[in-house]
Amino acid sequence: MTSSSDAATALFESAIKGERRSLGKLLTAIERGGRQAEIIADLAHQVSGNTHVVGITGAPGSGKSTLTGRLLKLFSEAGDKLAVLAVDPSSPLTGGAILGDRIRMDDLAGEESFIRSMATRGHSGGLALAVPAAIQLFDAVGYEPVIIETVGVGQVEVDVAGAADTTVVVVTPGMGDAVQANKAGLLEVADIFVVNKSDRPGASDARRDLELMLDLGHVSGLEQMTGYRPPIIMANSLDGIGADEVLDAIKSHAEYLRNSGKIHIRRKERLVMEIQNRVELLIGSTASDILESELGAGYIANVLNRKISPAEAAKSIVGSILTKK
Ligand SMILES: Nc1nc2c(ncn2[C@@H]2O[C@H](COP(=O)(O)OP(=O)(O)OP(=O)(O)O)[C@@H](O)[C@H]2O)c(=O)[nH]1
Ligand SMILES: [Mg+2]
Repeated sequence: MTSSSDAATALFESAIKGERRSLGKLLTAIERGGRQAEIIADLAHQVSGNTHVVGITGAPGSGKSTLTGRLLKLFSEAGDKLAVLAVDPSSPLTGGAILGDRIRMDDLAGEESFIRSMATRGHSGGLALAVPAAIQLFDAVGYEPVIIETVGVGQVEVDVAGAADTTVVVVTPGMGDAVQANKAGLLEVADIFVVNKSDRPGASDARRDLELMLDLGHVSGLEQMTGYRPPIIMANSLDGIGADEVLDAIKSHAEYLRNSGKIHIRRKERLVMEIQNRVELLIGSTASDILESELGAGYIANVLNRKISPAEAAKSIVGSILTKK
């Protein structure tokens, strides 16, 4: 064993015993990426696969953190030892990464709960690897459930949300939010809808829009076969209204997944997605290395001279990766 894997193993064992600072250090290493992160992910994977993962997603400012805070309180009061991971896909300075309501979140959490925000700090693909690794780490250490808050605006974010066992999509009244959520692909990944800020005008319109879109989706949707229709819950998270219903819906969905055996499909899909992401990142970084090498310079020169096309160069590079020992 190398010393870095010794260090990771020691931290991991201490985190399993409940040492929160060790867990914090492991999460920092996961966030940083690289070899150390991989070692930790490997350790965590071996003893994970049990916790229920809840994704909370929606447009910036829709009230995800406020709702998460409410859920955190309800779960904690029920004696659950849960973890909350707030993921900021792009900017480490705004929104989820700083967790605007951090102080209040901490106040709401039971002593046993763990709250963490995670930013990618710009390294490409960081999120795709760090989030599943963090989930598996929380799982391995015994947190149940694990709540992931992420802004649902881009493909990566939708993927992260879709990687959860139960995905809660938060929309707000006005501005055609429900339609936007549909466009962003959030309708397909939603297991539960929350119309948050229902104290504002237009809340019932938002609900109706969602009902309509669900009706349309049902014509050809997979859910038609399974019989599960995502509930739409009206909430005012500032006042805590609706949070208990969201909690019940999460529990019902978890039960539905278990009873239908769909939980295994979701978890398999999550692992397949992680493998796929890791393969793409591995090939991508190897290709970058080749392009910066002498071999790559040769390909580039040939493309510049119109001897070969970019497509041919790409195929040759992939070929050299595949034959590399
Ligand atoms: N009126 C009203 N305001 C709310 C409600 N829920 C949250 N807010 C407010 O909306 C603002 C954004 O709430 P957040 O919980 O930070 O939203 P978010 O979706 O986590 O935001 P980002 O993480 O930055 O995308 C805050 O000022 C909240 O106090 C609600 O139900 N009604
Ligand atoms: Mg937030």
